[in-house]
Amino acid sequence: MARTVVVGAAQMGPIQRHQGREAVVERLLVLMRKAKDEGCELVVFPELALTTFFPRWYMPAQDEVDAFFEERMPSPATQPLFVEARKLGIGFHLGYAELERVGDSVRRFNTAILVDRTGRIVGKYRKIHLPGHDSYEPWRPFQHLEKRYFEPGDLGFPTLSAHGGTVGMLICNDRRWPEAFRVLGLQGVELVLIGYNTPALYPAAPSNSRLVDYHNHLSLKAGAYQNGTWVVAVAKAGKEEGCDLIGGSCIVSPTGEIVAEARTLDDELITAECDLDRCQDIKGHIFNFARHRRPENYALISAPTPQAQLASNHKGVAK
Ligand code: CDT
Repeated sequence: MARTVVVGAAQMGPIQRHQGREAVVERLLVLMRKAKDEGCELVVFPELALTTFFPRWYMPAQDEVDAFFEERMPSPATQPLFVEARKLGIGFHLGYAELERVGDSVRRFNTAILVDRTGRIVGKYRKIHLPGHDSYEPWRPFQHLEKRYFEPGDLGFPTLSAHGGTVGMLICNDRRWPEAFRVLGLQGVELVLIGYNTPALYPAAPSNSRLVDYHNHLSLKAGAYQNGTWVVAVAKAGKEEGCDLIGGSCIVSPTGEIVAEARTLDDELITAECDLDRCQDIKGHIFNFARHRRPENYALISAPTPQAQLASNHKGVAK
């Protein structure tokens, strides 16, 4: 029996700072219903999908930062997503800022969850590769303070059985790291769900700004092909509080080909029929890990970064 999953990538246009959760959830519901109408059994929303991309601002008061976080999931504001998913019988993936209280301590993560067709949370991933910097840098046209506002994820790169296959999640900057994709690949992942917020400008190396869209697709296509997996990558796009975010949401086949791609910088749904059995064309041959990997030569990959490189990184500005 074919293992085909119809997946929707629900790109979002910008969310301005004054827009509340309720208005954003309304937009997500519109996209979810559209996905259902187009035959999807899973709809994927972006990273930090409930608010504007707040790491672009330095906020000295923790209360101000915490207003962007969710202490409960679902909460009264997000509950309608869970109710509608159950009513429609559609799964969804959602990125949000997670605040967890453990005794007296508070932990904050950049998180994504997978919710099944009955409205139950079945998977959680906390972003591991946090880009940017941890203190105010006045030279920047906008800040990228993920290292200040989040701690690195503590759940590893889990996979789970869902939608007839093996599903994994990455968040934004993770997609640029072959190690992150490979750890999922080694667990037999067949469908990787990724949300992102990527500024169109790269102020630390401005000459690379013209390549931001290219590097997005390069990373996604390489991750898909080298691990024989479908990839669903979903942007929050457009001009958000004066800062341009790229679009380019896409669905990539296990051969590394983009089979659906967003054309706007607004709320836009794209869909694809993902035949999970096509993963075997890659996993069983060119990237047959059991036959062809040589892990005895890969020790450096999982060792701490060599001292020489750490020293040279410190000479430049932390990116
Ligand atoms: N959200 C996120 O991870 N964005 C980064 C921007 C990199 S520039 C600091 C990304 O990799 O797309």
